[in-house]
Parts: sequence; structure tokens; C-alpha cells
Amino acid sequence: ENGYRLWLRYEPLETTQQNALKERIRQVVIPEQSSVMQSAAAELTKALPAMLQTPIQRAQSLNAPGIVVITATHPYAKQLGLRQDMSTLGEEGYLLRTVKHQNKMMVVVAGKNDAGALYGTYALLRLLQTGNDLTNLNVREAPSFAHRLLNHWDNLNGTVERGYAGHSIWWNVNLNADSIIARHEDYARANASIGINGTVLNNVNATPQMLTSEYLEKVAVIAGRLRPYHIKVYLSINFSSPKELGGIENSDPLNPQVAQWWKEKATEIYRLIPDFGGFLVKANSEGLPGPQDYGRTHADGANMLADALKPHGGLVMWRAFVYNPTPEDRAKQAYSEFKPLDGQFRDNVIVQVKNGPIDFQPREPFSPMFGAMEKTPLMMEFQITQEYLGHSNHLVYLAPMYKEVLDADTYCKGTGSTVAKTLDGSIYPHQHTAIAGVSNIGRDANWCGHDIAQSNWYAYGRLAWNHQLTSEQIADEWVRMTFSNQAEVVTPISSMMMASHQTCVDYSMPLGLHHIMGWDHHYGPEPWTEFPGARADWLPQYYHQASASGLGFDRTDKGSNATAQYAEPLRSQLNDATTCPEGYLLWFHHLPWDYPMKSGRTLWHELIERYHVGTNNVRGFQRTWDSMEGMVDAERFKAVQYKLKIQARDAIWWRDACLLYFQTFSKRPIPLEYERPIHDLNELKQIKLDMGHHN
Ligand code: BDP
Repeated sequence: ENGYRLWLRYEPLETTQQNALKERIRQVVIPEQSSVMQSAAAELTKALPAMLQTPIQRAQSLNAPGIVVITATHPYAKQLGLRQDMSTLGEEGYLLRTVKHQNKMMVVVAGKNDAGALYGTYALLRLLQTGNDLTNLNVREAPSFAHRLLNHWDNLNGTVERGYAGHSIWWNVNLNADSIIARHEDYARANASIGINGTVLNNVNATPQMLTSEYLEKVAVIAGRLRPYHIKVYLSINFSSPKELGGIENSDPLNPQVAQWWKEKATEIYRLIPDFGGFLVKANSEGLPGPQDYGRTHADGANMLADALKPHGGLVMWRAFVYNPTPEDRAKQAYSEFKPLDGQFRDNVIVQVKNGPIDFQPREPFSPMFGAMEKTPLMMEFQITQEYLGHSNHLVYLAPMYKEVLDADTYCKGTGSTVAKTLDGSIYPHQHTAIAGVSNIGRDANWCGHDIAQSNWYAYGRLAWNHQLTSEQIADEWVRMTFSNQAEVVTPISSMMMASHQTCVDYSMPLGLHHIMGWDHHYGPEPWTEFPGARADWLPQYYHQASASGLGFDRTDKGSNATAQYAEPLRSQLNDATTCPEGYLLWFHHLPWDYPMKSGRTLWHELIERYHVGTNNVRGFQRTWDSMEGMVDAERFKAVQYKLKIQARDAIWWRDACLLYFQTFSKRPIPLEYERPIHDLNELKQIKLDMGHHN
């Protein structure tokens, strides 16, 4: 058991559940023929006999009890009395019902279209895998966001930027090797099972080469493998492609030759891939080219690409991850840049915004762009790969972090204007809704490096489908399918997962600290780093502002005034240290070391407390996991046990490094009730990691 099967293991069910189901499922009827329907059929044919330990027949008519999978337009929908209910079902939605037909019980999966039927099929299999016996089914679901994407930061040479699970599954591989063909199909199954319907195949730091015909042909091959699972492919593009590939003098979006080049490129792409999704664009960001190179705006650039894709139905996902080494607080820059452009984008442009205003830190407040852009559809960009959260060495379940952001109240249209509602069409009724997650997938046998990191891929997909699910529910499902349905396994593993994000925040960047990690590789602590000639906004001091007077970045109206980018009453709440949530305290405030915290401790003492809570919790995770020996398979047991050792050591490394470093400013002791540091600061400063990747 090496983790390759993810949450689609289809282990034999418990005997009582099997026996009940064998009566209920005597046949499977899937009368429609599209390739997506065939994927649904293939999954059922693979899963049911394995779970029920008995062969299951495919049939055409409803003359025995069984599972029926149909779309809204099939005559069976009417015969089974579901047509009415289906007429109001959302795009790609489905119903799961147990229906009596001529005295036989039918378990019906009814999709709005064939994609809905596929998603419904996986939902049914999820119910079976998690112990349900399919009596009295009454489920009605439709996705929260229309476009649910993974973003792969994969380079054409096969490396993966910020990837910690081996090389790319797409690039620098033999596309015709059996193992790669199988990977692609299993990738598609896993994504379809959680409702992902789009994928960007290459790094946002894109090379023009991506759009050469040599590579587009490869994209067409991949698209062909994902299509039966209703997954569209998208590409990241380099804004200078017309100049670099087309030999045009420049790539100015207002140059008619440039616009023409993109039109022709779009036509070429759609000739090869008729259902191509569109472009993801990182422009004028971290040194990449963009419209501003020619004195044009982000809207000029995005619209020119949107016009090229429009006749084919394609979308432009234009990233708002922009910041420059100017005096303006980095946390304010995306809003400052984009807010004045609200209303200037074509209707097939979506602006893709990272969850927080800086950069995927362990905890960030939500980006103030959410709620503030009324006339422009925005989409969330989450990071699934754990760039700043211990790579694939640390156990960190990210659903609670995603939920914290999705459920945060922007107050843009009064109380209850959550971030999720600003994006899903309920507050601003835009034509397109979307969400993206930066993938943690590579060619490792277990896909994600850490067996438990699979839960982040899973949780992202589940929340993209339905942002109202709870983190607990998702963890529960995932553990049941990935490890076991036994309560003795489900409870400890899921409670450990639920505590893990706050734990990682505590041992690395508690109380709103951010961006104090290792230069370049972003692994481990380096609050002290200086780099001759480096941009100030790439260095930790810029963010923690530690001094004899205290700690934290003053973003109040006395400081950078980033709080003013939020709507009232949140603005005032964040602006005042006594009402600012402690999780964001040092994000928004620079406070004296003796500042009194809610606990009654001083800030310095509270910092020590948080770091120790973090390290102690990881030691607790080790004990919890060791109690799973014999309850989960030996191979994954050992693998996770080994990773937890690394995490425990790293947590202490973080704690000692940060406390000893901040102590050089606070000049206060570590109270005797806490463990003594086991490193000294100079020794820690000597650690130079070569993580084998750059940027
Ligand atoms: C940063 C990563 C960098 C990415 C960048 C981005 O360190 O590798 O290229 O985000 O999102 O967090 O464009």
C-alpha cells in the first residue's frame, strides 16, 4: 500500500454492509453513451465488485433493483419521476435518490448533464466507501463555483516550482509510456471524484516555448486523456510570446500585429483542442513581462487576450499577484493597482487573487480585493502545495485555513458578505465563477510526497465544489476512504489533522508573524536573513520589524494604513490592537514586548507560549500516530511516522531560532516553566540549506 490509490481504494466493505447492498444492487444501468458516461460506468464496474466482492451485471432495462445513472434528458428521468426536480438543478449538479419503480428499489444517480452524472457517481461511491448503505437517499448538489481548477507550476524541463513530490507528470515524460498513460487516467479519476473540471498544465512563470506547435501537440494528447473525465486544459502564457516566438517587434497589447498574433495562436490552439479552457497569466509580476512594459494597464493586456479567446469560448485568468520594491507596503499593492481598473475588463476575464495580500503565508488575513471589486469577477487562488508550511515533510491539513478565508466576513454589502459569497455569484452576479488551487502533485508513488498531504488536494476539491462543507466533514470522509472506517482510526487521525494548521502556525509564525522563513527555498526559520543587494520586500526584517521597541508590522492608520483597504466595521476592528483577532495581531500592529495580551501574558511571554504549544502539539501527533500501528497498513504507517520525526525536529528548530533571535531585541528571559532552547543562535544561523530548487 504505497498511497498511489489515493482515496479511491475501494476496499471490501464490512460484511453486514456488503450483504445489505448485494440485495439492493443487482445490476447497473447506464444507458447513455458519451465518453463521460463511459467513465462513470468504468468507475462503477471497477469499484462495486471490489467493494461488494461479487460480480455486478451491466443491464439496459429497469427490471431488477440496482443503480441507474442517467442525465436529465433521458426518458428514464421521466419514468422515475425525477424530471421536475431536475429542471431546477444547477449546471453540473446531480440528484441521488432511492426510488421505487414497479415495486423495485432503484438507486438513481441523475445528472443535470453527463458531468453531473459522473460527479453523482463518485458521490455515490463516496457514500459506500464511508459506510452508507444507500437506503432513503436524498441528495441534491450543484457546485459553488463553475470553474474549479488545479494550477500546476510545472516547467517544461520536468521540474515543478515549489513541488515537493517528484517531477512533473506532464513534462519531460514519455507521453506514450504505459505508466504515464495510467498516471494521467488516475489523475483524471481522482480529480473528477472531487469535482475538479479544469487544470493549468504549466508554471505561471511561463516560457514562450509553451505555445510552440511542438508543445501544443503534447497538450492535445493530454487534453484527450482528461476529456472523458470532464476536465478542460488551460495554459499559462508568457506575455512576450509574440515577440519571442512571432518575431514581432514588441508584445505591446495595443499593437495590432500583436493582437493578430494572439488571434492566430488561439485559432491554432482550438483547432487542436476544441474545448481548450483558456489562459492563466502572470504579468508584470516578479520580473515577468507584461503590458506595463509598454505603458499599458493590466486591463489592456487582459482584454487583448480575452478578445483572442472570445470567439472560441475561452477565458483569461489574470493574476493580481503584483508588487514592486516601492515605498508602498507590499500588502497594499495589488488592491492599489487593480481597484482603479474595476469595470474595465472584458466579460471573459477573471482576476485571480491569492487568498491573502502577501503570499501564501501560514496565516494571512483575506486579500482586501475580495468584496472590493464590484464589477470584475474575481477568483480565489489557494496554495495546496505547502511552500511555506513545511513542504511535504510537515503534516498540515489545510481545510481549516481555506475555510477561515472563505468564511471571513468582508462586510462589503453588510454583515454576512463572506469572501465565498463575493466569489460564488451570490453577491455579485457575474457570468463566470471560479477557484484555483496550486497543485501538490508530482510523480512520487503517493502523488503528494506526504501521505496526509493527499488530504489537501482532496479538501481543496471538495470546497471548490461546496464551500459550505466543514473541515471536520471533509477530514472524516478522507480518512475513512484513505485509511479505514473504524472509529479508532477515524477519530484520532482526523482530530490530529484538525489541529495541524494552527499547530504549524504556532511553531513557525504565530500571532500574525509572516515571511520570516528561509530565503529562496522557504523552508525553516530565517528571521535574521540579510542578503546584500536584495529587495527589501524579500527580506524578513521588512515583515517582522523587530526592534527594542517591539515586534510586528504597523499597518494601522498610524502606519502603512493597509487596514483602510477593508470595509467597515472590519477596518476599525483590525485597526485597533484590542479588537484585532490575535491570529492577525502582528500582521497589523507593531506592539511593545510588554504589550498585555488577552491571556494576561505579555506579548513576549505569549510568543514563547505559542511556540511551545506548537512544538508540544507535534510531539502529541507523534504519539497519536504511533497508536495507529497495526490499525493502518505498515508501509504508510512507517512513512508518516518518519515524516513526523522531521516535523518535530523542525518545529523545535523554528521555535529556538525565532525565540533566540527575537530575544536579541526583547532582552527578556524565557520563563523557567518552558523548555530550554537546545540550539544556539549562531549555530542556527550557520544552517544553509540546499533544497535543490531556486527562486
Ligand atoms: C511565490 C513563489 C514563487 C511563485 C510566486 C507566484 O515563491 O515560486 O512564482 O509565488 O505565485 O510564493 O507567482
